[in-house]
This record gives sequence, structure tokens and C-alpha cells, in this order.
Amino acid sequence: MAQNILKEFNKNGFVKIKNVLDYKLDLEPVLNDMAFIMNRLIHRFVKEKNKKRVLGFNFKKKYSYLVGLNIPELDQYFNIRLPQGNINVNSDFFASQSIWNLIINKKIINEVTKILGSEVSSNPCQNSRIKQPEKRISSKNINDGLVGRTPWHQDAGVMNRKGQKGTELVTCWIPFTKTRIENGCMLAVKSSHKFGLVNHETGSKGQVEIKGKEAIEKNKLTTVPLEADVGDIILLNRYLLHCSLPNKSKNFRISMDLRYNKAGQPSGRDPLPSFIVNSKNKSKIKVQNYKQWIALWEDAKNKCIPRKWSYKYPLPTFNHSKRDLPNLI
Ligand SMILES: O=C(O)CCC(=O)C(=O)O
Ligand SMILES: [Fe+2]
Repeated sequence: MAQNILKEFNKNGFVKIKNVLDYKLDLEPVLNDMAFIMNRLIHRFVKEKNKKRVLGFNFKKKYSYLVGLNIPELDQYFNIRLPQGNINVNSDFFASQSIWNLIINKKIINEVTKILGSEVSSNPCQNSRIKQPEKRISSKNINDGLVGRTPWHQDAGVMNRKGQKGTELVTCWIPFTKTRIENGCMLAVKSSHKFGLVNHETGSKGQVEIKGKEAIEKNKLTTVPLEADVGDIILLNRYLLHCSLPNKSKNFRISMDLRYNKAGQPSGRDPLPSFIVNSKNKSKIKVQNYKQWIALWEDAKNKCIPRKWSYKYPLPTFNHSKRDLPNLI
């Protein structure tokens, strides 16, 4: 029987769709671009006498070597968006042609339209996550969602007030490695999107975290590990309670999360790029190539430089406790 994407999404708050993407066509180009960034970093940070040897390493060994150099904010060189704070003229981000191709990938957008309808914008809340085995991660980074465990949250919680008020945001989570419980797949509370927006507070390293998250275990809410194979995508409702497990394996766990929202609604991260990627009226698709997309990011960066930050979210999300998770169960 054909999978009813919308029905599953509305029932559980998430849906896994098998075999949407092709490794060679859609995913490997991104990994190749990450390898290119690593080579650039090796040229910049590795001592002259070691360069040749390190350039000969494979992906994993190169990344681990770079981690060992304690380069500040290493993950930012691989992240699709501007850093959250300290924006300056040199702020860098990973906006390659291969990522642009993924954002506008017809196979992804086709699935997203099953949830959002035909009028869809790309949302600038996008991340890539390269997660090493947890035992290699320094203790200060263990609860950093970009490189270690992702804390319990709802994706609507990382938008500004305008976005939180009702932007219909869908997350598209894309694995580049087979992702299982052992190597830190996401964990979701089934049907928790039905709670609506719950209260978040500041967690580790300035991330958002659900206030009263302990209630999930205490009240024995049903949790589902969101395991996925390469080629699959997982779509998440913006109110789904989810986190990620630690990577206890010996291998890397690499993923990307792209987001889309109903066209015309606030992105929740003004002035970062938000543009129509699907519409019945083709003339509404104004951003049509990689260079235009990069220009939007550069423009956004210039707007953020004077204020020094690219996005902020109000924390706690609510000043009262009515929307604290334990009071909603
Ligand atoms: O990949 C992860 O660790 C977390 C991803 C996530 O929270 C998301 O895509 O919304
Ligand atoms: Fe999330």
C-alpha cells in the first residue's frame, strides 16, 4: 500500500520516507565539498612539514586531525548558515553548489509539498552536523547538537517570536551515513507535536532546551528512535519534541537538516535568506541559481554585521509556566 505521508506526519509528528535520494547524485557531492573544505583548513592550519602527510588522510582521519588542532568553532566551517553571534566581515559558512542543489532538489521538494502544499519557501534555519564517536569529543562539546548530543527541543523553539507565532515549518533531516541508535539517531516523542509550542529555556552552550524535559521519562511518554538509511529523509513537524542520542559507535554520523515553510510566512530568522522554491506560479521563483543564493547570504551578513548577531530566539519562550511540559502532560 502506498505510504500516506501527510496522514503519518499528522498522526506522529514525523514521517520517514525511504529511498528519496541517490547517494552518488545527491549526497556524495556534499561530502566531496566537505572534503574540499577540510583540505583548505589543512592548508591554513597544519604545520608546513605535516601538510603533505595530512592531505593524504581519508575523510575521517582528516577531520579528527583538524579537531585535534583545537581550531576555534571548527564546525562553523561546515555549517550551512552564518554563525549565531560575533558576525563580522570574515564570518564564514559552508554554502556550496552541492548544498544549493540539495535545497532545491525536486525529490525533496516533492515530498515537502505533500505536507505544506504547493507554495513553499526555503527556510534559512539549516545545519550540517559531523558527529565523531562521543569518546573523541571534548566534555565541553558533548551536549552541543552540532557535534555531540542534541538536547530535547522543538524546532519552532529556535525561531524568533514572529516565526513562533505560526510559521508552518517543516524540517527535512537527511542522513549521509546510516543512522541507528548506536551512532546517535534522533529520538522523538511520538505525537508530541499535539502539545503545540512548549516552554524552552537556555541549555548547554546557549542552545534551547525543553523546560522540564525530565517529564518525558518520568511520565513514560512513548519515544521512537528515528533510524534511517542513506537515501531516506525524515520530515519533522515544528512542534515535535526530539533530541539526538550519543554516538557510541566507532564511526562518524553525518547529517544535514534543511527546512522549508509555507511561502509568505515569516522565516523566523530575518534577514537570513528565505525564498520561494516551489509555486504554481513559476514567476514567483526568483532565486534560480547558486550565485543568487550566495548573494542573499552575503547581503544578510552585511545586514547582521552592525548588530553582530544573525539570529536570536526569546528565552524562556513563555514567561509563565502554563506551557511548561510537565503542566501539559
Ligand atoms: O541531527 C541531530 O542531531 C538533530 C537534528 C534536529 O534536531 C533537527 O534536524 O531538527
Ligand atoms: Fe531539531
